[in-house]
Amino acid sequence: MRKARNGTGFMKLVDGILKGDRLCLARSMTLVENGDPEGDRILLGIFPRVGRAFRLGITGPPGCGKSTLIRALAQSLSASGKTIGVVAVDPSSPFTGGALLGDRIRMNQVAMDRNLFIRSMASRGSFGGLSTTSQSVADLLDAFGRDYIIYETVGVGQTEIEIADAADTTVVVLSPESGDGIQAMKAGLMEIADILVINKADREGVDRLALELDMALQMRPGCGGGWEVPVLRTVASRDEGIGDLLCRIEEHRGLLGRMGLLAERRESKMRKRIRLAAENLFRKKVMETVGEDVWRARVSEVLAGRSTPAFAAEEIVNVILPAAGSGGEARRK
Ligand SMILES: Nc1nc2c(ncn2[C@@H]2O[C@H](COP(=O)(O)OP(=O)(O)OP(=O)(O)O)[C@@H](O)[C@H]2O)c(=O)[nH]1
Ligand SMILES: [Mg+2]
Repeated sequence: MRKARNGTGFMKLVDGILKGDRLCLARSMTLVENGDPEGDRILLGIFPRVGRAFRLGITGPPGCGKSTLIRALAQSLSASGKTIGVVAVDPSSPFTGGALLGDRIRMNQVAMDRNLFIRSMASRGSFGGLSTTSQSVADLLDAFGRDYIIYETVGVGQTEIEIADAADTTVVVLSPESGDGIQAMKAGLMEIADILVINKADREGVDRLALELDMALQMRPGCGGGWEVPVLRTVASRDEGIGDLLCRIEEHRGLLGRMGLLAERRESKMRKRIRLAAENLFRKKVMETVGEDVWRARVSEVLAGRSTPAFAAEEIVNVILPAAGSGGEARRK
């Protein structure tokens, strides 16, 4: 990666991505994931070409069959000549192992498929925030020319839900096995779903879960454009229900386009994304700029009763944003 560091290498990587070079794409993803400044330059270089891909978020509880479902969707899309990029965030059963290990033929098909590019991202140690980074990785895939970008995230935890929600269409997957319905409602998954899928429909409890979901949907406000969230059934491990799911995804996409909702959604999601990036940047600046002496002084003042945590925080903020200084000093006793 020495070339990329000398300040001109990133242009080669940008060029490579735009020409469809997989190695340049993979290298750029690593730079972006590591928070390397070259990664930012690459993103700036490719951004004029970002926005063509359709982004699909797939989320749901651990083990409900997300990877299996994505494999089936991707194979079907690929068979019709589409190109797909998958961003799998902290997959406990990654595409290269787990779900697909027991299924060697399919695994080889997936690995050999030029229409498919899969990137697994660890959630730990992600520089600048997982949500921001995974979307930047998706931007690279977008500029690379993928028709579809599919995010896989486990539907527990705010960040993971944010990632799925950043997509154009969000599919929430549940399985009848683990009392997923109530969990999903608690986790806020119902609010972000454009399409609900009951996977493992070959298992018991499907009808009960479907009923629960129907009831929960009735309580949810509509998602705009007259879209009624469908509850579909799939057996991803046997490729059942995949065609229907793809049809519904296309239907939702068509509706977003017709009603002008796609641009609107992308705008509000971009606003969220920039806000998150700003928050991450700010957090980073707090850690980098505020020296140990400042921390120590503020902590002892609060512990001695001469200030409060809120005023101490304000003074810390003022260290970073001197222009925003608003008299924290004066407020201290
Ligand atoms: N019976 C049945 N098993 C399935 C189905 N879909 C997936 N599985 C199995 O369920 C297990 C988990 O599938 P994954 O695709 O890894 O699930 P996941 O949601 O990606 O799991 P995590 O990424 O670990 O959260 C695997 O053993 C799959 O073979 C299905 O429709 N029916
Ligand atoms: Mg998985």
